[in-house]
Amino acid sequence: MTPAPASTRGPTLTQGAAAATPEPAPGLPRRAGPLLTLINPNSSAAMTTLVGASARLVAGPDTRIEAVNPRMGPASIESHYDEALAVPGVLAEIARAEAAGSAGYVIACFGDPGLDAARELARGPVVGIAEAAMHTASLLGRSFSVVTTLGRTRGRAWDLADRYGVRALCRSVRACEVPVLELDTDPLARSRILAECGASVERDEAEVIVLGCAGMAELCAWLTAELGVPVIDGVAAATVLVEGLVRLGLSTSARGEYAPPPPKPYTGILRPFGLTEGH
Ligand code: 5HY
Repeated sequence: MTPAPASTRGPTLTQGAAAATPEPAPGLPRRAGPLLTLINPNSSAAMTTLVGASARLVAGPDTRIEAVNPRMGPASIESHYDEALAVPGVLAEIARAEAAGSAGYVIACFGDPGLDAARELARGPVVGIAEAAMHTASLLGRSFSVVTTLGRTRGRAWDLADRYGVRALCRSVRACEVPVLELDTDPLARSRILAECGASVERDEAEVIVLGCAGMAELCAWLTAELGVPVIDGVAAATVLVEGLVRLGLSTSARGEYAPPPPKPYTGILRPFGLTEGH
């Protein structure tokens, strides 16, 4: 089966789930390059701004970056419950950005929430920041450690290391025990993150550090200088990966697991997520 042409990749969301706004986010310069959409799955506008800034630092000069967060969902993602309920918002943003002509996506939360479902819906490539950071780490050393926020999210990081086939390289997953939304307000946050990164290198013998939260992106350069080992911000890593895939003209295979979902109605508050064949 030849891949379906972009405009009919698959069923579309029924009315209501995604406000089809043809214009990219306000203030975005009209340039010829690809439009990439970074979705911060929590509803923190401050983290969305931070994620956008981190991506624009590494994106190519003609690449347009829109950084968005859903209009529904958790203020931050620090549990399985948060993650599960962040997914509808992520998918609604994918649908909105598809209508706006986005060429590729970054899911900017370290749990990579909704990654598989997003790949079924989107025409262009979709990369999660945990996936990008872990694979990038595997290119830079024989081992890496993840430093995340709350200890309760460590299991999820190990699950993803398994899923992405890099568990054998992962020396440890440490937690600084600073909540996501206090990373930039807690005066002790930086020193606690540095301490966990240092222990990962000195005690766990990690050769590379993976930052376990999109909210740590702006600490990357400082930590690299302090630690003397590569420190990876998944937002930046995922941005250049998606941009590279778009430039290569590559996208998710529409054959098999990531084929468009079969169209069907949804009920209740999820009714707008029902899928129809064509409009
Ligand atoms: C993140 N939560 O990157 C994850 C980090 C975590 O709201 N953005 C969030 O602690 O899992």
